Amino acid sequence: MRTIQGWTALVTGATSGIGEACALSLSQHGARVILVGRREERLQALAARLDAPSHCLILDVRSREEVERSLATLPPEFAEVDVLVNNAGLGLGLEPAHEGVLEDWEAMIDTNCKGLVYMTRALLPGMVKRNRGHVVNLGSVAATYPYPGGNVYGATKAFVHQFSQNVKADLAGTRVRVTDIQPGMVESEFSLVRFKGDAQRAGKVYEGMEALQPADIADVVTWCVTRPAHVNINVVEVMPADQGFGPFNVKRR
Ligand code: NDP
Ligand code: 8X3
Repeated sequence: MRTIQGWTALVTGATSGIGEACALSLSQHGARVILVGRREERLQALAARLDAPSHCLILDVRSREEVERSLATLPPEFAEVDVLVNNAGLGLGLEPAHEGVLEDWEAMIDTNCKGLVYMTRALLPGMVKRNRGHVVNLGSVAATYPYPGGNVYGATKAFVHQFSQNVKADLAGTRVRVTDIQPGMVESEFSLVRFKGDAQRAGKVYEGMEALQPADIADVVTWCVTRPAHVNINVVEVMPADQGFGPFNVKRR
């Protein structure tokens, strides 16, 4: 195991769920953590719970200008980012494609794809220059396995997978690593966001089964990051024991 004591990690979407758990785990392992999200109060509350020093950046990853401007304000002790966890993301709605809400589709593409690209492009040059770094992207099982209503969400996560693999191809020969983590069902605020605040509908998603918890994914992220420098974990797919694969959707008449 490689120590990350004294490293600097940046986690997007640290106000909730998987991002919050990653920030806690990386901090417990000794990394300074930059917490990124839109809800300032939550970021400040998390910062107060961390074991190692932290810095909050209140920003919307959909804004290239905000991303670039905020990263330029990082204090010197946080400016050299070793680990970027591109976690900020969302699914919106489960309508079939022919009834899909274009604003929701745009929000998913802007956050899950464009936001992740902005963060990566801004921080990668420093990693390559220092010949040290790790980009961990939160993909999803939805990148590989289609499900009804998953349409644009699944497509954004397929983008995350292909982008991760292609960036890895560009970085061959450097000590900058890229990992795509693909979780199945994780009990977080994900479904609350997907169903636009309908807590009853969101709660039903995890009813009667044992979903993954954000800490389970943070554990995997921390494991990937703490592998020896010559080891790159390309993709990790993780599901709850209670989740499986659906049959093909055959329409019979
Ligand atoms: P949560 O809804 O609990 O957390 C999402 C986080 O993303 C929040 O911290 C939110 O912060 C942040 N975020 C969303 N939009 C933006 C934005 N425009 N700018 C900055 N931050 C943003 O969901 P999860 O923790 O479950 O999701 C984290 C990632 O894991 C996502 O990429 C999701 O697609 C992926 N994932 C989740 C699974 C699940 O079943 N839960 C399974 C597979 C993958 P704020 O609103 O404060 O800005
Ligand atoms: C989120 C999990 O199964 O709803 O990526 O796509 S799922």
